[in-house]
Parts: sequence; structure tokens; C-alpha cells
Amino acid sequence: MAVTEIGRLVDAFIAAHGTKPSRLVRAPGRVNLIGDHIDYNGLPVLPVAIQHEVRMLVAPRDDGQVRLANVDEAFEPVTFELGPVIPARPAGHWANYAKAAAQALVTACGPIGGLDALVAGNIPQAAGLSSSSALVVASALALVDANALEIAPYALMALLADAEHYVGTRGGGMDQAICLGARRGTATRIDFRPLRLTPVEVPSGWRFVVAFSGVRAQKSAAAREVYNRRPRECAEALPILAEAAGLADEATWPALVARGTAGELAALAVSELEPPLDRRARHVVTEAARVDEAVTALRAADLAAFGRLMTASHASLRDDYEVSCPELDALVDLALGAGARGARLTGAGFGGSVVALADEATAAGIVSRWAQAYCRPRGLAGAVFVAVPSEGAGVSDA
Ligand code: NG1
Repeated sequence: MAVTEIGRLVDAFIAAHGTKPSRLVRAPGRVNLIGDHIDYNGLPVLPVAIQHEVRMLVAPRDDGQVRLANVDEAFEPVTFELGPVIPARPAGHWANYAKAAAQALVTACGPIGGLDALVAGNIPQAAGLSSSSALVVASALALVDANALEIAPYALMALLADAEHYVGTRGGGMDQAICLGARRGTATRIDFRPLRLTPVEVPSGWRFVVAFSGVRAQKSAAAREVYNRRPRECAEALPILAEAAGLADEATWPALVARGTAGELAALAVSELEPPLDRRARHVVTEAARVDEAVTALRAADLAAFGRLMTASHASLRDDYEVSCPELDALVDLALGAGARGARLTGAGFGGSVVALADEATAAGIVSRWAQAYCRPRGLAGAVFVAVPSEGAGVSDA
């Protein structure tokens, strides 16, 4: 971060809290390259952390209060007490993400001290780039640091995945894990049972180009209900499939996926389940296989194979999982028309963003095609960027 920018943030912190900050916490957003809507089923995913991040300046306090300010005036200042039960603000309130982290840490570690914080950052909100989890992770790291709590990285990832359920979304653990555990220059295969992060280098000539559709995937509003319906549908489908596959004792998606090929399991889903559960299950088993194949393609620097898997993933999310929308489909088509090797929605869908894969020479053409044919007519500015696979969250002196 530029010295002038940190200087401005320090001034804003002093104006808000009347004291100097001592620590700077950074927590990146993410783009999921492949493997959407399967983390909550315990199946692997392949995201990268990106250059956009939440930045939080922090000064520990002697009491149990958390005092939050935000450089964006749309987000009102909030004070809350770190008690055994931390009441939530109404759904969608920005402070709930900090409260989610605080509640989880108090529950896990007992009484802890509070802090003053100023939040800034540049992750587009409700864009499928995980700004909410970045705020949860930043808040948690600030409290962990201020209280010198000793929590192993995997334990913190798991704790924060559950913590985010405080805001009402029944998500998986992808976002918190990549935000905490990403390594610069790599994509990370995340396995959940048990939790394990495996970095895989992104070949230097590959470009992941991202466009925000302008349709806000606001999971605090109506989209939350639609999102939460999908884990419920999967939970309904699983025991039926597990029984049909002879897995009555171990009815988990990873056990099921280990039982056959994606083709066999997709056929089983169609024969055993009623619509729409048959389609939902078909997405889950085929997406899990695509993640495995994508990791192999990434290791082999096979751009064409990786791209084909991304486009197949989009079709599955659109047709079987029904979480796309016309704007995301249009962005995917435009990218493919401009020479992308593959393209897909990223994250939860219902709006949000699209990620396209290209070689160095083609990436600029995709950026300008999206800008001209999609962003300009809709008055969307700054909605397109090339993702830089970035380092996970960290704390330093302010
Ligand atoms: P986004 O795109 O941030 O709403 C959500 C879930 C993920 C994962 C994806 C779909 C949260 C915090 N995140 O991400 O766990 O299920 O959808 O792959 O709930």
C-alpha cells in the first residue's frame, strides 16, 4: 500500500478514535477458479486470493469494547461489547461480519480484550469476490493479534467458516480458508475432510480476467434464502444416493464421490432422484470431478483443458444448479467470443462476477470486449480486472 494511502488511513483512524493505531490487518478477496457450491458438501475447491483486500487499522483497548469505524460513510460507526452473547444487528448490517468473528473467538477462547478499528478496502461488495469473509477474517485476526491468542491456522479457518453462519448464510469453508491460507502466485486446492490446503503454481502466462456483472449478489437479502435452499437440497439428495450406492454407514459426499466416476454417479442421480434434486446432485458430483481434473491441468500448464473445465462448470451451474442469471451468461459468452479458453461464474452466483481464462496475448481483448459490449452500455466503471494470485491475510505494524 502506498505510504500516502496508509498516512490518510492513520489520519482517519485518529479522527475516529482519538488515538494512534498500532497494527494493520489485511485480508484479501478471492476468485474461485472452479468448484462452486460444493464446499458446503465437504468437496474440494480451487480458488485464488486476489489483490483487492480489506484493510483494518487497529489499536487494542483495555476494556471489552470493540469500536468500529469505516472510511466509507455509508457504513455507520458501531460499538459493541465482547460478552458471551453478542447480539446481531439487522440482517445485512456491516458490523455483523465483525461480530461473527468476535462471537466465535469469545466462545472458543473465553473473555478477551477489545479494540478500536478503522475499516477500509477495495473489494467490490456483493460481487461474488468474498468481501464479507475478508471482513470476518480481518476482524478475527485483529482480535487474535490484540489478545495474543494462540490458534493454529487450520483451526482458525474452521472456526471462522462456522463463525460466518452468524450472519445467516449456511456457506462452506472456502472463503475463510483461502483468505487466511493463500500463497502468492498460486491457486489453492482446498480439501475439507480433513481441512488441507495445497498450493499449485499458476503458470506465468495464464491470465484470469474478472468482470463484475453489476448485479449485486446480496446474500443478506433475498439471495440468502435462495442460496440456503441449495445446501438443503443437497442434504435431501445425499442419503438417497448414499443408500443406492451402498454407503448407508458413511453418507457423505466425499465418500460418494470416491465410489464411482462422475458419469456413473450422475447417472445414479438421474435414476434415483426426483427433479430438481437429480440436477443438483449431478452438478455436485460432476463439479467435484472437474476440480480434480482442473488441478491436474494446472500442474501440467494445460490451458486448453483448464479452460474447457471452466466452461463446463458454468454450464452445470447454469443448467443443473440454476444459480446463474442472464447477465453472467452474457459475460461468459462475450469472453468466449473474444478468445477466452474458458469462462464461468465465480462464487455463489445469482449475480456477482465471471472469471475467464486466457493467455497473455488474448487477455486485453477480453477486457476491452467486456468494457465495450457490457460495461459501457450499463454505465459500469471499474468492473473488469486481471486477478493477481495474492498472499493470504496478515498483520503488521501500522
Ligand atoms: P460468495 O460467492 O462469497 O457468496 C458463497 C459461500 C462459499 C461457497 C460459494 C459457492 C459464504 C461466506 N460463502 O460464496 O462458501 O459456497 O458461495 O461456491 O457463505
